[in-house]
Amino acid sequence: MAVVYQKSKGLTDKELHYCPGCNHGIVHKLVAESLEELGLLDDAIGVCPVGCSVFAYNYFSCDMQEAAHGRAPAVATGIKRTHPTQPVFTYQGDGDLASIGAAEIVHAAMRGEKFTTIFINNAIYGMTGGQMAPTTLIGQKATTCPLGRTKEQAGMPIRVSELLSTLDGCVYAERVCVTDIPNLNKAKKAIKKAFQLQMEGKGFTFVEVLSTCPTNWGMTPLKSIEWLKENMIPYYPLGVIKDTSAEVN
Ligand SMILES: Cc1ncc(C[n+]2csc(CCOP(=O)(O)OP(=O)(O)O)c2C)c(N)n1
Ligand code: SF4
Repeated sequence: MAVVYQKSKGLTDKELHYCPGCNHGIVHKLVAESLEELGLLDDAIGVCPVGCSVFAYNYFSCDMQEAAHGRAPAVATGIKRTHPTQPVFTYQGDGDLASIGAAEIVHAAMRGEKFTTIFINNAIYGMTGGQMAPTTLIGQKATTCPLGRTKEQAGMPIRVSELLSTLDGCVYAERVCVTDIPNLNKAKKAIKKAFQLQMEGKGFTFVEVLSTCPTNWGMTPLKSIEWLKENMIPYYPLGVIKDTSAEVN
């Protein structure tokens, strides 16, 4: 019988621990397929965050390294500098990357470190029970802002892709989502492009994936997809935020 679909070799057989409707598993699949299709799987080294994807090292079949909360870009810097020919990536949530690890990602991008960051923006701290993240939307409820985030109290949500795009060392930043097949295909294209540019030595590459957290949003998986489309995309527009790869050596 002809095989029409099979799981990427980039994923192990370990059962995912993510909640039903969580997008983490879909993004794992896209990263694994991208590495496999680019022929990078044998050499790839990933760095896991602290957050719901803390166990990503169980799911990716390539070499993986755990990092302290927010420090994945610093760990990836060391790995990439000592293994310059190998593909290196960090996989980080918005609490990990935009809150406790804000300095690490900004400085890695500023230095133009030649690794790729996959940034999962689900607008909340998932693992710890739904606290407000720097990316939580105005009016969105979280356990630490039960009446909804206000600008007066917490400022406006941070647009990380736009922020990093102001730094010369960041050559490519794109924001995607995985809510439906067309967007899923765009997301995979962006992830592949980021890895390709990394292997060409262009500089720091960044893919932000808008993602769901049905558990802490208090919604069904289907409702959470609708909520993402109606609320996150207007504030976090999809598309290429920066691409200077053609200009950089
Ligand atoms: C030094 C330190 N501070 C705080 C925590 C608690 N903590 C664990 S994960 C996390 C945030 C997770 O949210 P996010 O990065 O958005 O990932 P998600 O779980 O939503 O995928 C926090 C605050 C910790 N583990 N270590
Ligand atoms: S808590 Fe949220 S981010 Fe974490 S696995 Fe569940 S749905 Fe995903």
